[in-house]
Amino acid sequence: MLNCDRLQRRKARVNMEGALVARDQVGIQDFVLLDSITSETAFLDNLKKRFNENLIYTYIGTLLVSVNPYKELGIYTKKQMENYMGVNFFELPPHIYALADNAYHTMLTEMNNHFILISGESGAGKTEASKRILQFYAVSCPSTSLLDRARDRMLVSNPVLEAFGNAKTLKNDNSSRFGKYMDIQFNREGEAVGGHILSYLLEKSRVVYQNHGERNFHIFYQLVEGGEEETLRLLGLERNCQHYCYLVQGGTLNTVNYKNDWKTMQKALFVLGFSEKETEYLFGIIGSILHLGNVQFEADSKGYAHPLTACCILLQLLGVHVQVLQEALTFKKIEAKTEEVLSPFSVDHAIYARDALTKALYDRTFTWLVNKINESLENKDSTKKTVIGLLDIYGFEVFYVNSFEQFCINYCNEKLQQLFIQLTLKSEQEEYEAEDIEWEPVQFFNNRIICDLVEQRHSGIISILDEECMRPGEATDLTFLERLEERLGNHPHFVTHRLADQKTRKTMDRGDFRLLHYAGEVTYCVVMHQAKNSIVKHCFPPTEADSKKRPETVATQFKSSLMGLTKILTAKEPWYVRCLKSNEDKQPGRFDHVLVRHQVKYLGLMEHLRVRRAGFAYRRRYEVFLHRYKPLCPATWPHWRGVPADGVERILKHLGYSEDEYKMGRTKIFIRHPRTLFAIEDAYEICKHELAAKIQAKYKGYK
Ligand code: AOV
Ligand code: MG
Repeated sequence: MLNCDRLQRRKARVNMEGALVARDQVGIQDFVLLDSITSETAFLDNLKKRFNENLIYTYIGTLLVSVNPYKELGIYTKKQMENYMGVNFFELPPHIYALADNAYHTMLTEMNNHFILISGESGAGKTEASKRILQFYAVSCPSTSLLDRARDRMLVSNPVLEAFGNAKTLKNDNSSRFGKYMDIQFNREGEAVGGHILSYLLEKSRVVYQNHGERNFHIFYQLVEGGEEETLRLLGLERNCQHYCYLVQGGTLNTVNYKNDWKTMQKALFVLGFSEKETEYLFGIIGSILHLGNVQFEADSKGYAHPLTACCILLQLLGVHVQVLQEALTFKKIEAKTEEVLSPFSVDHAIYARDALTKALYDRTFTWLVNKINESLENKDSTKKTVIGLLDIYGFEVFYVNSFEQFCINYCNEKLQQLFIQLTLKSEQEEYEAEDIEWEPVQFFNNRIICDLVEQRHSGIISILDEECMRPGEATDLTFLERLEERLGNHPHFVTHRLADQKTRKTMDRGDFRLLHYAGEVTYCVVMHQAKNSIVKHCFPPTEADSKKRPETVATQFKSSLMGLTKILTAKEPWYVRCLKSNEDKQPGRFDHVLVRHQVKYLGLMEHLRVRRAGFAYRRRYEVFLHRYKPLCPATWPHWRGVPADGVERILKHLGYSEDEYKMGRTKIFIRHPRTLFAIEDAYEICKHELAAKIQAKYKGYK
């Protein structure tokens, strides 16, 4: 049914346009299909030419390159969605919908799992792309009224997670501060029946501190500016963001209209099935965090901290006794042999304890929220499902001051680049070799060396950090830095202040180290002068330092979770969206040549193009290909008794393909152009319908 509909649409379109491969008015829509592009300059010219005409999408084979236009283009309408539903990839101008649709139909025909890797630096358009894909599925997949609920829930999970997990940074007004992987589950009929979200390391330090010009998570402003009078009254909040210390660290705020966002978010919580109690609890915590941030301390004559403000509503919201909170904020518990000793904090220490409590509270709330959403998206029916995974993480970022969070974020991007290389440049070339296909190797930079620098057991940065954390009382930020220097000083991608001039010709501070990432240099601040977490402190909470058991550092946990993610992804078929940032100033329609060129370089797009151009768009094991397409040739239908490879060759010869259009490997057939495959697929569809018609006619005859 689905395929029949698809064929009709396709026929209509081919007639309309009179050509199989549609062309945009401007430039070249697929770098692979046309022969004139080989240089980086030509590549960029083509991107720019198209960008100037509002054509932000371009293909490299089935990979989609997207350039952020920073303006609404009217290309995501329902009409556009309909245009792209069930159409072969190259028939219409490049679009995120085409990729989404193609992944979906491949999943249904092959009954296997897929994922869409959306990558690019901060502000390049990853989150927008992932939302567009989800919206496309919501409209394009068949549905029943029963399933509408599942679909709606998936859609509204976005505004909720964005409210709690996104914030304005210097790079992006709606920057994702957590990594997100979402499985969309489909049944055999292709209906979206459920979903599951995995979240990765939330940048929780933002809740207590923001760099100049940045903000806290959206939810706080939504609540204070958009919350109903009654809600604010119950939470004891004033309608003024300036009143809350945690909201003004980044400087004064221009007001943005958060009222609509608040309404959308409230409605979303309702659709997701949050009870009134749960919503109350959730905002109770958000409110208490704002109050906590305003708790100040004063020193007594001995220099010990005492809270200045005892805020009743805070205690009420947290549900704790005044003494419990006071002790938690101003004393450290030390367990001696027979008794507990309370050791008082200094004011600085008390502020640190307060902020640590806030961060833990927010982090746990976020985890709780993700779990609640997952319960709501869960599909309990146990029939077989296939999934499309959407990966939208925080992009590579470099700020003036980079701390532990940037280290994790950039490491995560490094891992994804490595996965991309593994799946495209490396394995592709290895496969040609294994299959004895003649091949001129394409050189590329393999960022494996940087991943190893960070994560290698015993000798990587994370291991060294762990070792330092095993020496409570002795380890400091400076000793950590010394260890790094001793052990990694010779590494070509690692620099400290002593080596700075030789390696990168730029001086740096004593308390910093610098990594030469695939996407550029980043200087990380280990020894912080400001009221922000330093790396060691972050990984090494004071309470755990005292306990005897070996603490698992945040960095190690993150490393394991990324390994888990890689496993999840490599078990699926990949699709890629590479997002490019057009300019640093969020300006509509401005194409910064230098900036885009840099991204094209480090994302390895030219290398990808070279491999794609010289290579083959499609490959299948002979058995699989034969099984599907054997009705197309009298010699192979209904049975082929010879070797599968010979059968495949018979089919291709019968369809009239010449030998430069495909290559016979050891176990697989390789087809050069996607259009060849589409033509075969069309022939197959027609053949199937003719067969079905014949059978039907026969059946009628019997009647
Ligand atoms: P990111 O997800 O890649 O950054 P976003 O998807 O949040 O980046 O995009 C940043 C902003 O660019 C959006 O808020 C839009 O204003 C604009 N934008 C992006 N894509 C489009 C598009 N296709 N059409 C119109 N405007 C667009 V980060 O989460 O910071 O790594 O961490
Ligand atoms: Mg994002």
